[in-house]
Amino acid sequence: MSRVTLTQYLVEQQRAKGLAPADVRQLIEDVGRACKGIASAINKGALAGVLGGAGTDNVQGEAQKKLDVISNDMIVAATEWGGYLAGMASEEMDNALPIPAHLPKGEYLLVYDPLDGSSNIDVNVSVGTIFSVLRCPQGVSAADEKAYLQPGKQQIAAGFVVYGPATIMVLTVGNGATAFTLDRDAGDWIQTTEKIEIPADTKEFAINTSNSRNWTAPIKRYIDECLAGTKGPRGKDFNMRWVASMVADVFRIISRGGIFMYPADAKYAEGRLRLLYEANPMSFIVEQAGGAAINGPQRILDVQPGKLHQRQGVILGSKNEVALVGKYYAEMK
Ligand code: AFP
Repeated sequence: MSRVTLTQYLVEQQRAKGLAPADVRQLIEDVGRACKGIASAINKGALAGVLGGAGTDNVQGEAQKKLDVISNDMIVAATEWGGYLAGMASEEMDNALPIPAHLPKGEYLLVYDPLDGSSNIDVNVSVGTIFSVLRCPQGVSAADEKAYLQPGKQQIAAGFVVYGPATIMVLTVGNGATAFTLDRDAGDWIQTTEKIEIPADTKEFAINTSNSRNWTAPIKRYIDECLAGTKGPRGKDFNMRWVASMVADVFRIISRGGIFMYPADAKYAEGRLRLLYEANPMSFIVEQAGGAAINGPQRILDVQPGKLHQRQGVILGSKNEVALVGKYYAEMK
């Protein structure tokens, strides 16, 4: 197997397509370096004393795990010096973080969830890091959250790392989606899937069914029809998976098809997941892999954010299934 590294891939994207200019390449490599450190901390678990609560809450009022804070600090330390960022924003930081005055600045913004699925960390279930790269608008300070409030279609790059049995980075710089597996011995990200293509159809859905009493009519109709199986209108039986780590559910879906649903409902009127550093990067990747991503009525990448930690309903994956859910939203307004 040829060993195409993350660096080689990014250089080739720049040469062939003018994508991933040097600053973006260095940013992604530095995020990749931080994620190697996060993977190492996660793999040590209790042996490194990194499990359990940090004793603090994030801006969402969610109790932070020690690894939420450690992972966040590792990404800040790995990228703030690079000279390519104007600033960054994270699920674990209340406000946007401009690059300090004593460090060189650049034109990009990094928006990320340092440890997605952290409620799973203490029970040894896969978790991950999700990141998104935007250009900082001219004349807008990166200390001002307005700089980050850009529709997801303006992303320059997006990726996630799933810390599972293998540590895998999925990445797009706008020319399809690709995947790299961490070679722990050499310390390199090695390309293991050149072009990710999500099957257009599926027999597998991912949703937290404990919320079913809160669902809206289009979601209820879609899931009921899946549950009716061969005897129902779909004419086929469906399987269900719910890891409760978006990175793990999405990686399965981009690998073998499926539909991931965390819709806005009676309990989460805006949706549970965050737009800027969960829904947008995942939607960019899924679309680049031939899938689709909507909030119900609207394509997620078209949504104009109103606040940094805005939540959003998410329905993404196999394009024919997502289209069917979108049809139900349109019919059942
Ligand atoms: P945590 O990071 O708080 O564990 O939340 C993970 C997540 O944001 C996303 O990764 C999961 O898909 C979703 O929440 C799980 O939500 P439920 O716990 O309500 O199923």
